[in-house]
Amino acid sequence: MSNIRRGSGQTFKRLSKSLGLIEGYGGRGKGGLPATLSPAEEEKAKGPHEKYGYNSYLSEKISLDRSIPDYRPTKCKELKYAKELPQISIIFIFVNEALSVILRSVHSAVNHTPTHLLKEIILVDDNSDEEELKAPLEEYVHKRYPGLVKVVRNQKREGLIRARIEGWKAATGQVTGFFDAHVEFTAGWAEPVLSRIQENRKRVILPSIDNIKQDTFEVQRYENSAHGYSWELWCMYISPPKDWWDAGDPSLPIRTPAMIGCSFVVNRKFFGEIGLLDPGMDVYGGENIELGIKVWLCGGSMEVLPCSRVAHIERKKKPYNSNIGFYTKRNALRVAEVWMDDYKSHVYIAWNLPLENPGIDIGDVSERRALRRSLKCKNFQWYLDHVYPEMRRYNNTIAYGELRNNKAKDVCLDQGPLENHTAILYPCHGWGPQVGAISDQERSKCRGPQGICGTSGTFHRLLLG
Ligand SMILES: [Mn+2]
Repeated sequence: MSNIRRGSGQTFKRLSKSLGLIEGYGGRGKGGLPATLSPAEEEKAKGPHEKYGYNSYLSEKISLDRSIPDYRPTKCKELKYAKELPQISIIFIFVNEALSVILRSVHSAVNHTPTHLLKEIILVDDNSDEEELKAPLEEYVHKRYPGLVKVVRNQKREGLIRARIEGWKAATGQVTGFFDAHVEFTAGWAEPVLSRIQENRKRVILPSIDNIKQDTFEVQRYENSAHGYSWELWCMYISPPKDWWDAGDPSLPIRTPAMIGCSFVVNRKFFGEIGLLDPGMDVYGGENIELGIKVWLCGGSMEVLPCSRVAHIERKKKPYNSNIGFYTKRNALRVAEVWMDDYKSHVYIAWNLPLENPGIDIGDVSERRALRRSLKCKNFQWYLDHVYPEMRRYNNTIAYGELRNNKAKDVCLDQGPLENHTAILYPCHGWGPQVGAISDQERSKCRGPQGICGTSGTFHRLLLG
């Protein structure tokens, strides 16, 4: 526990109790252990669990101050940091999130960030519907942490990208940290991050992510990873680069091509200089890849710090919009058009779109292209060569798409048995193994002849050339 703003304990306990919530270290889920409900409680938990994508009823039974395990590599605990470090503004964005989960994020941030380094906490409400997120939330944080918490309300739903930008505008700290409002911090998370940014203001730092299970709130350690992505620009964890493994020190920063996006820290002014996130992106997705590409091409860097750890709930579903796949596709095309030069075709192919006139309005990208010019950024080839060499490249593609039999029009070329990669004929179904990439919706129901989905790993065999 690095520091606790305890104040008058009893008063605060009454305050949280008035919202049906619990403070203090004990109780269910303490130490990040799985928490359970009685059979009667479980009945009540079902509805909210579906609504939020995590067990919010159980969350109310877990203390806002519970501790979580310290999963830092051993060496991290011996490292010393300068006393004078830049102050951070911690920005949480949310839309229709459970109150207890938001407040645990806030408590955890306060409990585990040294007082002298925490400039403020900013809560950005992206126009939530829930009453409990209005006056009750605001009254609680102002009474519980007087002068520390700012609440920003979007008057209409902007999506997480512009919501983060609104949080940035309200921030005054030298450094800004952006987090989903369903996280818990580990002791000592802040010092290594702020130290790396103090050394070089052009570093974007990602605390390592651990997992909070959405059904039991058990905290589970995730392996040290970098964050990569497919050509659809879906983000995924990838193995750290070879030189990191070769160095044999798990406390060292891990170079990363992009970020998942639920947790990143950046010098406030530098973030402005490189054009924040792309405000022309809607709802969700793509902004995390854009920032990674942009910061590397325009003179900065991005890294994961194993010594700084934040646990995050992977929700069963996301609340933003029922059609996240569409927005992710649109946003991905913006990234392709602004940053990827000749490689932009890879994104179109991955989404199975025609290279010309794909029929998707991606909005105006002229300002983003002007930004790239004014920052004198490198080209995408450099990024692939130096930052993301693992990314598969498809050169000399002649054509792509579905290959249909002229004589028997209802069968298509498909992925055959995996062992020897034989192509087969199979009834046309339009899913991944036949046409390449697949939509989000299709992914959930996707079953090719082998019972698997097509990914960039399988579709290349269908490319001609
Ligand atoms: Mn999240």
